[in-house]
Amino acid sequence: TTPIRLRDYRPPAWSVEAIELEIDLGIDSTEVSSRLTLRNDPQQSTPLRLDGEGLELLAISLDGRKLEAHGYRYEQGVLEVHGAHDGSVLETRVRVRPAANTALEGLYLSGSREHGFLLTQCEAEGFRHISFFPDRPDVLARYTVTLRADRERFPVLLAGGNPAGSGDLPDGRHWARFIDPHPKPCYLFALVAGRLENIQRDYLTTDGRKVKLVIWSEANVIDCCHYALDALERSMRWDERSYGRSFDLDVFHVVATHDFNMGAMENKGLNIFNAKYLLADPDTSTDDEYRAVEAVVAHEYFHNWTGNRVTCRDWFQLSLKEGLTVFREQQFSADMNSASLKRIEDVALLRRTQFPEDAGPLAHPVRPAEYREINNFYTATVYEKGSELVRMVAGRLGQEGFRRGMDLYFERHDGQAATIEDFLSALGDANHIDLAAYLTWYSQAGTPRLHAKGEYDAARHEYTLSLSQQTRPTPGEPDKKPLPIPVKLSLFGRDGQLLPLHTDGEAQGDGAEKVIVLDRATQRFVFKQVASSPVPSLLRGFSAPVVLEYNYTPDELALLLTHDADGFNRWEAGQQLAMLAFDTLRDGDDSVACRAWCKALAALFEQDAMDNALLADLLTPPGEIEFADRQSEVDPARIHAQRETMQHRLAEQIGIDALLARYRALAADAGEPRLDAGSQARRRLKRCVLELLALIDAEQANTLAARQYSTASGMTDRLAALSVLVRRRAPQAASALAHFRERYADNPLALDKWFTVQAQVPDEPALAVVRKLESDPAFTLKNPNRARSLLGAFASTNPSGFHRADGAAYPYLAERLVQLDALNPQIAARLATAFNGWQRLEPLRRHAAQQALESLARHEGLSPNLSEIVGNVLK
Ligand code: DPP
Ligand code: ZN
Repeated sequence: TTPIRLRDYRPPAWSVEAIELEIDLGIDSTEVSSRLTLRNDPQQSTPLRLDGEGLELLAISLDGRKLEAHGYRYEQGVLEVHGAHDGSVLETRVRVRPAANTALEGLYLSGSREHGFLLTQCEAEGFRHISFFPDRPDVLARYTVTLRADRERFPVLLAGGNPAGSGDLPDGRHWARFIDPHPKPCYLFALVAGRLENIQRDYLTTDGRKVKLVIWSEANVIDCCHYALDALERSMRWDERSYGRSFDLDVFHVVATHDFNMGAMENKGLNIFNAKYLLADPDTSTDDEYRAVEAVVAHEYFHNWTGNRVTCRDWFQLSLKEGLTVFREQQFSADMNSASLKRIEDVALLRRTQFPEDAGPLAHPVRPAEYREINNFYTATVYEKGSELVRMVAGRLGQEGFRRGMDLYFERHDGQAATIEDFLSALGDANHIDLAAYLTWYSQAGTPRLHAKGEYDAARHEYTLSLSQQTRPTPGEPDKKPLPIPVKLSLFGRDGQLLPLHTDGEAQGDGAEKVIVLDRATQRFVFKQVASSPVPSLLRGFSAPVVLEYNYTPDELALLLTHDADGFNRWEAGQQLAMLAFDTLRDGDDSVACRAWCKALAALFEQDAMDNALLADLLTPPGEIEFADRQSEVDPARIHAQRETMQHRLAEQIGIDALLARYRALAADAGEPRLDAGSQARRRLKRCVLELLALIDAEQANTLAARQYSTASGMTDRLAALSVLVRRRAPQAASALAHFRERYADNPLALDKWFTVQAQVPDEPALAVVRKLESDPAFTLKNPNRARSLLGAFASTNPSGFHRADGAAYPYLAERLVQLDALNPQIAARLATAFNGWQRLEPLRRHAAQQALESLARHEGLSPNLSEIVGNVLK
């Protein structure tokens, strides 16, 4: 296939003003009748071409006349119709086969034939699997949807928009109609049909609209939907308060399914969620999962304005809605919970997922210039780095300026399909600032390195900070341009006091924290009246998505870790110090940096005023994936061992007695699992303390973990205990695993965790464990969550297990990818990204990975999804 390129974009020659769909639903066979009112751009004389994949065409007519065979042609996913003109009406009837749809794209069956329900997933290009249409986001149409089905088997019929009638039909069938007053692209179309229960609540918008909020799920889990309903209401209030945006339909439906490729989907008025991000109850969900439910509910709801009311002109602009909506979701979560903990979580995620993507063969700009399969571009770069770009611009404009800009963006582009340029122009115009320089961030891949060097002139009391930037080449982009990099900074005296900042030039902010912007390759900034040689705190709040290179001494980082008042900056200093410790650790010996790291943390451990959750984050060194970036020839087993050595030293420094005492104090508080921030923080720290204890007193830790497992009142404590037992290969692990397997036999979300915790066991044994788990009757490649819980967890989150020295896991994964690809190409392609970074492995592993990839690439009949990833990763 040839790639699709951004520069080839043309407005549609044919668009659709209105679409009327009549859908006769059945599990094996569904008939879709569509009536399109067409518009033709008089400037373009191309014939009418509509997308359609795998549709069995039953009838076709144009302007009321049945088309003869010579009047149209349907091949290779395109229906070409002759004789259409502006205002023409095209009617088609097609058959699709939901139960046979294992790709979960278009219309498909969730669950069993007897009890399951029908639903759709259209983003990015699923609608063409349902009906003929110009399947591109810049064709916005008004939808009228009529669903018909057997009343007994499909009592609930839902589509996006406002309800517009329902009733009985002969033969036990019934119908329901929905009209969406807001024109939308077809990727936001959705329907759901089946036996579902609901919970609901009335909501009054600030502009006076009565909205019914309804969450739907299968009967056995409807009690787990209350938390999501509360989160939805909080999200709606927040968007009204923070952005002045309220909901615009009479009813808002949300549906949970266990069979879903994505996390969730923002279909207009009918959001569909992977159950993992909607269901929440203490017995099944961890604290992290509660927060994820709240965040994803908010994310999908926020899309109603950033994505739906203003949509994307083409899929290259995906980050226009995703980066912006992730940013809004992060703001919301920061407001609902702790802002500094949220920032730590987001930056850690960025470093774990996006930085490696940007550093390897799959690197692509936030706005890619080309793609073959758009589903492969729902990436950490488009989402997480995209959010960081919005954050930089928002920081540049300030809170009020950003709101002014967003207001103008909505005013200008409501009801339109927009571009990144439109977004930056609106934000800039509202503030009389030219933001065009930020476009380079969108078009250039790779993580910039920010090199900083400070010089203190004691005679003049001046501190000069020299900054320079460099972005390494990425595939197809040998030369990089300088980017605007906002650097938020403070200076600390050697006594740990913040110093006031005095600059000559322009800098935002006042007092002891300012933002300077490096927008050239190199630049110098001078600070005056600096009383003594300072320690700079740079890139505060992670003010730009870059890698900072500054030659800190261990003592300087320990000073920042100890004295900064801001939780995020303190954590960041600790992470940098841990990196230094890692770099200087040699063969199990510790180093000056490692001792400084341990000492500073041990001192914080003793401070009563420390927040439990922040302390847990401080005690957690960067992950193995982040450390891999420090080695030129990556040896994941050594990284694992070295990281553990650091944790071992830390545990020794704190000491068994202190760890035990703290564990007991935190555990004393058991009882009903409560969700308040304080209780969550205690559980988080308790897990961390138990993990440290396990490194220096395995027997005692295992006993405590086994007790915690059996007495835990909620999933957070239970899973933490199970994880310690499994990872440490404790004698008690087997019986706890057996108990968990039995207890949650009928709970897919809990069972996923059971697979994952075992797939994450470090080092050599992991592969055998994974292979054995494949024969568990609950394992199947057909369910995306289950495939991810075992294969995804193993390949993408267990570096020492997946990259075992003999390379045996590579052909194993390749074999599974082929099997998975035949069922569900999107999931196969996603799991294949685990091979990213193979070129930087040490030689033995590198050769093994290359062989596995090359033989996978030679395999006949791979999907476009998987071949694009394999092809790119091999480049
Ligand atoms: N459902 C995915 C998301 O919300 C794609 N739009 O990010
Ligand atoms: Zn999204």
